[in-house]
Amino acid sequence: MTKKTLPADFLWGGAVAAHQVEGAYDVGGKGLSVADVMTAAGTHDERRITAGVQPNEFYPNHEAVDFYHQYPADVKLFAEMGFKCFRTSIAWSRIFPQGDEVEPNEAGLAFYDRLFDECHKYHIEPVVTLSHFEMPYHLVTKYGGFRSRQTIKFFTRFAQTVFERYRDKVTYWLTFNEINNQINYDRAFTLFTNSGIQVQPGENAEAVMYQASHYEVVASAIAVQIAHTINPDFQVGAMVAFSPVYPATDKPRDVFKAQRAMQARFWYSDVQVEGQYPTWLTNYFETKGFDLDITAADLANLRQGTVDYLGFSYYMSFATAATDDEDDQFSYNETDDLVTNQFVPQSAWGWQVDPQGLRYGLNWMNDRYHLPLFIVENGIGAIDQLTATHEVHDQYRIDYLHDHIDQMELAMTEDGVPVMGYTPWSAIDIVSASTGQLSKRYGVIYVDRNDDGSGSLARYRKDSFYWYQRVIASNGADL
Ligand code: BGP
Repeated sequence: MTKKTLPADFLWGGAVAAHQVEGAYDVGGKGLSVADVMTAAGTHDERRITAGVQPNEFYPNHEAVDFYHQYPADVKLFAEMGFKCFRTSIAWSRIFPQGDEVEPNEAGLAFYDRLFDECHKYHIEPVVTLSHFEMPYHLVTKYGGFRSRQTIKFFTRFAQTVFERYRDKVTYWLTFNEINNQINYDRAFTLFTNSGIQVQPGENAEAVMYQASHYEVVASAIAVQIAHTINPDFQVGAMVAFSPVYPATDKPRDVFKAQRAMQARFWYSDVQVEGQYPTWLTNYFETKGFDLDITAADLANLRQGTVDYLGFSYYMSFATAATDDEDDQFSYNETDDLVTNQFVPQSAWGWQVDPQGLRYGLNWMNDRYHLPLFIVENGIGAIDQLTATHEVHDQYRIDYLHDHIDQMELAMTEDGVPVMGYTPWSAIDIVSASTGQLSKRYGVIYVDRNDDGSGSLARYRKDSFYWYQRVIASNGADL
């Protein structure tokens, strides 16, 4: 059966994030962000969070791939591929270097004016994330990040400033990138990048995470309301990491545990789409004795600040199995009892490659939320080889993207799922968030930059560049 064609206005593009692509970490008045104080990881350990920028340490985000200066040539390459949109983020610490100022940094605002103007030169729509793991570091050291209710005000001031500044240049917004990662509350990296939190000895990390998460969903809801008063045409989305959790067997306890794992991952999108907490979660707070600071005004904001669409990243799927422990029926933590799914292959970083999981997820979210969906990240990290003639034969990336786009198209044309666009990760090689490495490459454009910061920063088109160019030109028909 030949697939029906995609809508003519389907938003084909590519994605990056400011802290992973821009570099220029201290240029134009920018303040330190949480990304700027993390070192690169070794192959088998997490990135280290340092107390500020330490001498003689290597910080991969400080220079990244110098998009801050090279963006005109890069946007031209995106246009050569035929991009209809380009997803990036606004580095919060370019606009409010400390985070708690009242007046914004004009040089930071002017940079994004120039970037969005460059995109519009080629009729490329910006898709802009407000907070993509980039909180000003001063908000961490002075207020504890989203431990503090005050950070809601700092975030909404930042949101209002950029909504007003770019009201005629940006239509598509996302509030917090992968806000649900922090269910993985025992990973210091996740809490630090999502919420600027550092758990102290003796603290209950789970309670701290849920409190910060509450302040973030409230901040998101207030930002949505502000956005719609500034420009009723704004489309503001939530953004979650979508990794479905399958039951390891058909044992009822496994099936129920997988269901609760999905609920625990996606209560964030439940709240941002439906405007209220699910009862199982508020009961859980009570059972665990979490005495969270949730006010009636917060709940009113959640009700009034629901999103217009749901953006999400898709890389992999998980499987989970209940242990024999009677109390262990629920999985509230990303790493709880996950098991390897023997029916899907893994990437070199152990990410389970499951294209059909994307079609499953699109149907799951459509059935649950009945909102337009936007795939704002999808891709495979790999060690690419640059040949002597500056080619990269990344057939593995073409295969990955092919299989996932194929499943997306089936969800759209066979299952009727409304998908707004597809911006694979990443438009160009950038710094890997979890590893801080440049050698974990996702781009369809190669950047000559190595993990030790060496390299010419020259850009080269990979085989996947030309393949994706044909996919876009045919609106997804020539896969
Ligand atoms: C997602 C982040 C992206 C990007 C991507 C790839 O979690 O939203 O910023 O980093 O993962 O993962 P990584 O870079 O860790 O390989």
